Amino acid sequence: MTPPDDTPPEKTLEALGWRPWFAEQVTPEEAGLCLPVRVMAVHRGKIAVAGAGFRCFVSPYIPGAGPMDDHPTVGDWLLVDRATMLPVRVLGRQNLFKRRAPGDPRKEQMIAANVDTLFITASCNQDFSVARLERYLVLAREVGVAPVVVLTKTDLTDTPETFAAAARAIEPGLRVETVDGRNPASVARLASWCGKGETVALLGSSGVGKSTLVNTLRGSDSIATQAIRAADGTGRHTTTVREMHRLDQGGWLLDTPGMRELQLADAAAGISEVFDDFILAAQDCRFSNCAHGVEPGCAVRAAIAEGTLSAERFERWRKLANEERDNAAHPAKPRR
Ligand SMILES: Nc1nc2c(ncn2[C@@H]2O[C@H](COP(=O)(O)OP(=O)(O)OP(=O)(O)O)[C@@H](O)[C@H]2O)c(=O)[nH]1
Ligand SMILES: [Mg+2]
Ligand SMILES: [Zn+2]
Repeated sequence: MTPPDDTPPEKTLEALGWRPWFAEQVTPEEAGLCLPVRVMAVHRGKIAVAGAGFRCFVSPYIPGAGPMDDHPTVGDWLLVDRATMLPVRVLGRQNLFKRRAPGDPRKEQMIAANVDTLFITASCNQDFSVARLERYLVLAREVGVAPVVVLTKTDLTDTPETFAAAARAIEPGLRVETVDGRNPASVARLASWCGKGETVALLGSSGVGKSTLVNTLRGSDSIATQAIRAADGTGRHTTTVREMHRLDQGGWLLDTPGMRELQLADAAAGISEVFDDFILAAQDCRFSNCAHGVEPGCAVRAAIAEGTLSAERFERWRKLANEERDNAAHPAKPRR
């Protein structure tokens, strides 16, 4: 098999993002028998891993492991047997991004693990959607990873500030950066999140320019990118593998395939955080189980009528909350 990457391997685990949190989980016996490796990419039937001083492919299947969550995903730390190089177990994660599998909402799909920062990527064109950004933000809040909204393609619009303002309005203090993803000077400020051993995941729709950002930040064009469809501004699903890419300054960018839809799994806490203004207002509704429809004494409706809460945001909150309620009633089964 060809090596996963032709750049020299990292010399230390710290350079790969190893932290005391992971080290503390390794028993003295495991330390003798096993090597820790980080999952760099997930391919069909094999995963690319990197350890101190080497890279190789190993099997993604762990003999005897239970449900999906016990199996490795990109960003994971994995113990492999020194003698056989077979995976032994996934170390406990600092965080795990999951969603409902597209086309099969009863199944969950792991997206990435052990992420320090999430770049929620969208472009300043007709494909821009506040509702979609909110979904990704709910996911970031649920998982507990710091989000940065990265709006690309500023060079293609006369009004990048309009897009940025719409994104900033989603949550007070939300970090929003506007960039021309193909221009190194423009993306340079994103590098501040990508220090040594830091992991930044890029999520967003196909064609928004995730791989372009990775290429520009790395000063390379090694990752394939592809023009979007002129008719509707959507992408062509160019990236098919979830993969970590190293920056010269020592950080890791986790590029992912564009998502058609982000169906959230277990997102109640994330929704409450992103829509905390509605949660707060609802505390003054007369009935504790108020659905904010036609009930008398609804404080949410009153706030919308007064103009203190936005009617559009209310609809988006309701949609996510209803989805979450349906999901909770039909829990997704961890895939075996
Ligand atoms: N003008 C302009 N074009 C950009 C910018 N960012 C990306 N593009 C172009 O947009 C197209 C799609 O970019 P990709 O990087 O392939 O998008 P992606 O998000 O990785 O897409 P998937 O891999 O399908 O998820 C390419 O033709 C890029 O050159 C930008 O900031 N400005
Ligand atoms: Mg891509
Ligand atoms: Zn109400």
